[in-house]
This record gives sequence, C-alpha cells and structure tokens, in this order.
Amino acid sequence: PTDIKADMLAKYPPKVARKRASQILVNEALGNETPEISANVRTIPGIITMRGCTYAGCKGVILGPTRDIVNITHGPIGCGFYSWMTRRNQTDASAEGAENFMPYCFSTDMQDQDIIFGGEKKLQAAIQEAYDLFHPKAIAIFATCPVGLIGDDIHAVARKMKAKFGDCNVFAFSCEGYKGVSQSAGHHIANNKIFSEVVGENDAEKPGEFKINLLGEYNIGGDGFEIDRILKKCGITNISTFSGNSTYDQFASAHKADLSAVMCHRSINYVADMLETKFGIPWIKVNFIGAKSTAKSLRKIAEYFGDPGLTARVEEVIAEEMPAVEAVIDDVLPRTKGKTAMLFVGGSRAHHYQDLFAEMGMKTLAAGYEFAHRDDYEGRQVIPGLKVDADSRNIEEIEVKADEQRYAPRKTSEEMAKLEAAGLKFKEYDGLIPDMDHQTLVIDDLNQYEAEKLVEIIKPDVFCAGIKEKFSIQKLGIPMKQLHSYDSGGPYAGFQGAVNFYHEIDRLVNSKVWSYMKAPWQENPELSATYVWE
Ligand code: CFM
Ligand code: HCA
Repeated sequence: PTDIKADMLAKYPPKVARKRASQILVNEALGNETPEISANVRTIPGIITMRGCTYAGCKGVILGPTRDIVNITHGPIGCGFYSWMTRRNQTDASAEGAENFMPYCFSTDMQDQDIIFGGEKKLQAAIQEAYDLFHPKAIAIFATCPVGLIGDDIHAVARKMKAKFGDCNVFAFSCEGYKGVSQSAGHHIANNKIFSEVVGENDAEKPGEFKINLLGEYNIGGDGFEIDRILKKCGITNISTFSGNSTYDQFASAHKADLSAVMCHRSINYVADMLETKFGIPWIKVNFIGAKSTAKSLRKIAEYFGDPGLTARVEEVIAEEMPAVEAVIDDVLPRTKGKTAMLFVGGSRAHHYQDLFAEMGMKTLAAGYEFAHRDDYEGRQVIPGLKVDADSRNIEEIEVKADEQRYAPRKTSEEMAKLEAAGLKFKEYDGLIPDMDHQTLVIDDLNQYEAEKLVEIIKPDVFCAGIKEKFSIQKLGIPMKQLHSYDSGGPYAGFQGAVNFYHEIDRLVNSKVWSYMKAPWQENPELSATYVWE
C-alpha cells in the first residue's frame, strides 16, 4: 500500500503531492491509536473532485426530501434545474390531503439585470406567487453563489413575507455554493435553520410508547420505508426522520421523541447534540445498512428503553427476518467470498456499506469520503482538537440552551450511568478508520485521476461511488455501483434491503460482460487520434 500511495502521488507537482499525501492514508490503526487524516479542507484548484457544493448540501440533501415545504432556489435557473429530482429520495404522499411539492422545481430564474440591479423584488414576487398558488405551510428560500456576491438580503425578504402571510412560515438559507469547501457546510446551514425555525413548533402530544427520531436517513431508493417497516413491526414509533419521507410537522414535533438514533453522523450529529441540550433527548449512533448492523441497532434501541416487552419483540422480529437473509447469504457467499471492493461516497456510506460487503465475505481495500470531517474518519474524540479555519467560520453557529419550559432529561443520570456501564454508548461514533483492516487505503476527497490510477493498480471487483465516476470506471472494465442513487435499485437498508444488495452485487461481480468489453479505440483503431501540436 505504501507503494500504491507513492504511485498515486508521482505525477503531481511537489506542492500538490504534499497536500494530497496528508489526505491519503495507509491504515495502521492499531488498538487505541487511530492515525490522523487531513479532511474538510479545500480541494486544490484544477483537480477534478467528486465533491458538490454547499447549496447542493442544503437544498438538495437536507431539505430536498421534505414534501410539504415549497423550496425556492434564488438564482440562475441551472442551480434549480440540476437539483430537481436528481437524488432518488422517495416520499409517501398517499395520505388523504397530503401535500407534495417535490416534483416541482421552483426558481427565481435570475437574469443579468437581476444581478446588476438586485434580485430582492423578484424573490418577493416569487414567494407571493408560490403562496397564492399553493398556500403551503412553509416556504424556504435558498441562496446560490451570485446572490451572496451581490448581497441580496434574503432573510429580510423572508421575514417580511412571513409577517405578511401570518399562516405560512417563510425562512431563508444563506447556502451559497461557495460558503464552505463542500456539501457539508450546506448540511450545517440547513440543519441550524430547521432547528431554530421549526423544531419545537408543535407541542401536541404524540402517541406511542417508544418514541424515537431517526436522524440522518434520507430515504434514498426507499431505505427509510424499509427502516420504518421494521421499527413499526417492533412497536417503535418514529416521530420524525431528518429528512427522508418527512413533513414540516414531523420536524416541528421532533422534541416529543425520547431518543435520537443517528444514521449519517456527518450530516446531522450537531442536531442530535442540540436536541439533547435544548430538550434533554439522548442520542446513540445506529446503522441500518447490513442485516447484522440492523439487528444490532434495534437491540441498542431496545436496550435504551429497557422494557422487557420491547426487548422480546425486537428479538422476535430479528428471528423472523433473519432466515430469509441467511438463505440468500448462503446462496451468494460461495460466489462473492474473497472478492474486493472500493467505496468512495459522501460522508457516511463509504463506512456503512463495508458492513454489507463483509456479510458477503468481501473485503474493502480502499475507501474514503468526499467531504466528511476528521471525526467521521477517526472518531468523535478528535472534535475538541479540530482547527476552526476560515471556511468553518463562514457557517453561522447557533447558541442553544436548555428550554426553560420543555427541557426534560429522558433518563436520570443514574439510569444513564447504568446503561453506559452495561455497554450502551451515547454520543459516540468511532469513525471509518478503526473499522478498516490494517494496510488498507483511506483516501479523502478522491479525484478523477486518482480513481482511475487506483483501479489500474488494484483492479477491484467492484467500485462504488457516484454518477460522475460511473462511466469512467466502467470504461476501465470494472463493474461500478452507485451508492448515492443506487442506480435504479434499492432499498438496501434493513433486512429486505440487505437481500436486494446481495443479489445486486453477486450479479455485478460475477458478470463476465466486463471482461469481454473493449474500449471504442481498441475496437476501432480508426477512432483513435493522435493530437499533433503545431
Ligand atoms: Fe449523509 Fe446522505 Fe452520505 Fe450526505 Fe450526500 Fe446522500 Fe451520500 Mo449523496 S447525507 S453524507 S451529502 S448519507 S446525498 S443521502 S448519498 S453524498 S454518503
Ligand atoms: C449531492 C447529491 C449526491 C450526488 C450523487 C452523485 C446524491 O452531493 O449533491 O454524485 O452521484 O447522492 O444525489 O450526493
């Protein structure tokens, strides 16, 4: 692996090589020692990164899956158009009277004259038009790069319209694409605003004995539906998912839950903290990717509530669901065992999906995140030592205190101590590095050049990443699986999802089609050209 790292850096100019070297790590995690990686830093100009922008993280990722908020992109039409239904986040709007604005693309469609003379009037008119047409519960406004550059005061417009309507919450996000080094800043901007503007708005009591919030689950390919099916079967009530298959009202009621279960640590761990600080709701890390991980997560939730009836029910559900999963494992394992994978995805899946591959006897040789922070790699214990740089300072921090009326610790400190002593870990995430084998590669913000180089050197049996990587990898003759949109497949979460994934990967890694494939220039030499510089 050390040679592979050197090989990947060989072509870079010295300064670039030095910087990339700190983001490429040969895993030597041993015992309590986790090596340090450089993460959440700017991509070097000129490099073709896999990352997206802050607006994408705010509007597309966090608010995108909420069906009854009208999301207006304030900016040139391209930003709205590209974030229009590209993420496969599903929603269930089948209930009587349910509102669903997700199929729409709302934008102010800024033109040159709006950039020159300002776009606030146009934004105000767009909000009014959306209100008149749909009378939604809430309207959200998202700033794109030019809005920040010309200084439109979107928050003032939002306040004015909210006051004018009286029956519609209007709020705005300063999530200009350049605000942070990646999507991650957009998550933070989105979540802070949802926390301060929406969470706690609805104090109505919620029925249910064991009430949780599922944080950081976005219902891609129907994952959230499968998790909800399992939770329901166990008798666990999901008050709100942030933000898969969600509604405005679910966010407004999140403070009524008694536990937060965190799936994607990167996009939402701070909301889990804020829910605890303000309302007294503890949080644990869960992972519903992988059948064993699903069982483990359910047991963790049951352990927290400490109710013998719930514990028994959870065991029943696991016992009911596992035989179907094991039957498929027994079938595929002889064909998948010993195969290898590489995973380069966002800020949590490059970690979570390793559990699914492990269940199939497959080894992850290299993995990394596009935009996760050091705590997602090394574990939460590094948070106090993280440097606050110019980019992180760009994101507004909100101050959260215990709510005077509504703060109520869900467990006494003795009960919490007892659970901890029994092994239930609160507010904890160990990160990706300690879970990976010795001498594997961990790479942050992998780029186009390095992806191709890695594949050329290691030739994994499957490469997992996103749409921008898909075709360049396939052209190298390697099966490629998208772990963002799942291509057209999914769900992959929970028990039934695991079965879907085993079948899909078995099909991919055992297909002969890739070895028969020839690139166009190999097939038709006349298509290959030599560029002559004159
Ligand atoms: Fe969390 Fe996500 Fe991800 Fe993410 Fe994303 Fe996504 Fe992802 Mo694409 S919130 S970090 S910003 S799990 S959109 S649902 S698939 S990169 S690994
Ligand atoms: C985003 C969304 C994305 C992109 C996926 C991809 C998603 O980052 O803005 O590159 O294939 O999951 O849809 O991560």
